[in-house]
Amino acid sequence: MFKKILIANRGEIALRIIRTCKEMGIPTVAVYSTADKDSLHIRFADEAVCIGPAPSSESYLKMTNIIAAAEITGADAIHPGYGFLSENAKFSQICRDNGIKFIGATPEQIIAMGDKSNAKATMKKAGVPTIPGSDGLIDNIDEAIKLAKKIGYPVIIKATAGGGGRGMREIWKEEDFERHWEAAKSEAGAAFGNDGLYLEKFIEEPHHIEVQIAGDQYGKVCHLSERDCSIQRRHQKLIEETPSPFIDEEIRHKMGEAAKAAAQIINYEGVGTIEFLVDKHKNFYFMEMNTRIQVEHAITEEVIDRDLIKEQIKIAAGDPITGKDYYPTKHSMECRINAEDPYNNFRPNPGKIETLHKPGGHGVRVDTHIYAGYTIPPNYDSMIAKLIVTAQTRQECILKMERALGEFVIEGVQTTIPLHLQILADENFRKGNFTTAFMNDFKIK
Ligand code: MV4
Repeated sequence: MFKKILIANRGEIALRIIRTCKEMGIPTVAVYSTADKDSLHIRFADEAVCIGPAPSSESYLKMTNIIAAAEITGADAIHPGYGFLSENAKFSQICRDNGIKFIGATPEQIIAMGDKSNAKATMKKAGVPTIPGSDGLIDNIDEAIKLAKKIGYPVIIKATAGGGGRGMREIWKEEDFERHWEAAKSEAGAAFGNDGLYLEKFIEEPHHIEVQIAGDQYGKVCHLSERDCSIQRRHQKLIEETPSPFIDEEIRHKMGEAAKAAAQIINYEGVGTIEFLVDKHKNFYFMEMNTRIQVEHAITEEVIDRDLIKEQIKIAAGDPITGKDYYPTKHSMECRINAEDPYNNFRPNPGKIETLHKPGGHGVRVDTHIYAGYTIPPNYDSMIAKLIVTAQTRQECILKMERALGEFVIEGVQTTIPLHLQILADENFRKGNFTTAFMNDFKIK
C-alpha cells in the first residue's frame, strides 16, 4: 500500500479523499493556494504545502509545484480528484517519470479517450453502439454536406478535441451548413489548438445516462450500474440519481455489458465512467468516457454500499477486484448546491457564510467543505455542497430530499437550494418524465 498520498485538489473532494485515506491508515498531504489558507482540507490532512497564489493556473494546475510538494513530503502517490489535473495526460506522465503513482488513468488512456473521434472509433471496434455519422474526422466540407444529406437532418458537428458540451454545433438544414462548419472549425482551432471535426446524426432531447465501471490490472472489469444525469443546465449537472427512472432491467444489463466492453478494450485500471446518450426509443450510444472519479460518485456508493475512493486506491496499489457487477435495490439522489443566484442568471455569489445548518437524519449525507465563518473565494468552481439522500424507492427519495433541503440553512451567500426545491416539485420530474431538455423551459418562480 502507499506510504503517503498527496491530494492535488481542494474543496469537498479533497476532504472526501482524505477521509478515506485516514480510514485506510494512509498519511495525507494537502496542497493549497493562498486563497485557500483557511480551508478545511489543510486541517484534515496530516501535512499541508502552499503551492502558489489564488489563480488555478498558478497553483492547482501548476504541475512542477505539485510534484515538488510530493517530493518534499515523501508522498509516493497523488490523487487528483476531479477537474484540475485529473485528466491531464502530461501530468499523469510526469508522475510516472518521477516514480509517483498517479491515482487515475495512464497517459495513454487519457489520450485515447481525450480525442473524441478516436475514442468513438475505438468503441465501435469494441462493439459498443455509437451514433451514426462520419467515419472519423472530415476535412472536406463538400464531403461533409453530402454525408449530412445521407444521414438526414438534423446533424451535429463536434470538435474532436472538445467534450463536455464544448465545440458542438447543431445543423437543422443544408443552407446553414457552411456557416456552422466554418464557425465550428475556427472556434475549435482557437479553443483547443486542434480544428478536427466530425459529424453525427443529432439525437433530439436525449437522456444523459452514465455507467460507473471499475477495472484492475489483471484484466477484470465490472459495472456498478448507471446514473441519470439528464437534469442539467448549460452542461452543468444539477441533480443526479440512480437508478434511472427511464432504464429497465434489460437495458441496464445491456448498457452495463457495453460499458464493460468499453473499459476492457483500453485495459482500463481504476474507476471510470462511460457516458451514453439514450434516445426516446431507448437506443443507447457511447458519448464519452471519463477517466476520473466524478462529482456524482457518491450516489453510486450509497446504493452499492462501497467506498469508490477506497476501491480506486486499492486498484492503484495493485489489488484485484472481484469482477462482480452491482445492481442496486435502493434509490439515491444528489443535489449539487452552488453559491450562485438562481434568480439572477446563476451569477456566482462568493462571500462569507454567516450561518450554516446542515441537514441530517437517516439516509442523508452532506459532502461539503464549508463551515460557518468560511469565506468562499471567487477563484474556483461555485459548487459548495453535495446533498445526497438515499431511500428504498424513488418516491421516498424525493420526499427525503425535500425534507433535507428544507433543513439546510446557508446564510450570507445566495444558493441554488430554491431551484432544487422547485425542480423536485415539478410534476414531470416527480413522474420521472424528463430528458436533457428539461431545464430549457424551466422557469424559476
Ligand atoms: C449530442 C447530442 C445530440 N446528438 N450528440 C453534450 C455534451 C457532449 N458530451 C455531447 N453532448 C451532446 N451530444 C448527438 N449526436 C446532444 C448533446 C447534448 C447533451 C448531452 C448530454 C447532456 C446534456 C446535453 C445537453 C445538450 C446537448
